[in-house]
Amino acid sequence: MDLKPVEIPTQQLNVSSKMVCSTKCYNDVTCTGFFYNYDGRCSTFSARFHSLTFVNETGTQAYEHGGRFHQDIWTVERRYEGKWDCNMTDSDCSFLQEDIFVEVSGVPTDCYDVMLSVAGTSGVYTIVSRDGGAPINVSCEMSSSKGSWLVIQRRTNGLEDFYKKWKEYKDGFGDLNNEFWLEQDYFRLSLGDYSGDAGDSLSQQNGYRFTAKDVDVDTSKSNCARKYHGAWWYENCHDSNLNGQYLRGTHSSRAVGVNWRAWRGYNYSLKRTEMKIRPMQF
Ligand SMILES: [Ca+2]
Repeated sequence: MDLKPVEIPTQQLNVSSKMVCSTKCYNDVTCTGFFYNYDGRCSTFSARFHSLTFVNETGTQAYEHGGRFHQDIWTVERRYEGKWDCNMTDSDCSFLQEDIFVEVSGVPTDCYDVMLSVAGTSGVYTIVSRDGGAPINVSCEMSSSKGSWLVIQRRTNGLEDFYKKWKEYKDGFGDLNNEFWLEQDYFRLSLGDYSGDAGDSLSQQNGYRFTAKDVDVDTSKSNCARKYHGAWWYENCHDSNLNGQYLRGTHSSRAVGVNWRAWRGYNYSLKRTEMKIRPMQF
């Protein structure tokens, strides 16, 4: 059965081949997938195919990629075909993630790619960043139904010193199999809505830049990183301090530990933390 996305394409063109269609998608920063028809019709989409609904059509195939060329070669291409959650009397078919037929070539560019190639196994993997930079190792955590997480911070036992300089945070440090901070470019915090049961201790820091002991961009007269022995998106100063001192539980000194105010307050240093991100589509 062949299927076509019901979403309105961002662009429709006639092209000579699937590769030309995929290149059109690559060259459009908003494009995350394309649909190629063997008569030469090429449609590009800004939605990912795992969030689209498909309808029947003959002679077409859907491809998804995140704009991923590395050193002029394709790194990842996923092809969708075969099984769909589709009642033949309905025109609408739902896409089923477990029914993806996957073609992966080369190296993955994020934990989502890793999940598609080695389904269900958490661990350390090599990925190539979307901007085509050097390969880096990352820690990916797969969950059964909700896709995959890229872990950006982990505290477990206090072996790693987190009282580090700004550039060390930018470059990343630690042991990916244990405690670490992942290199990152987004040093201004940008958050969506909170949900969960530990209380929201991050939204107060939303929109603020990253202060470390040697770079003070917080709104306090002092340097919050020095004052609270950490490095964070401090305001004046914090509701949370997950890069603070690893103090293993209750401490008398105020707000200098691995603190999450809404849950255990300023005098309890969490024993285990993980910060992780994943694409919004999941
Ligand atoms: Ca300051």
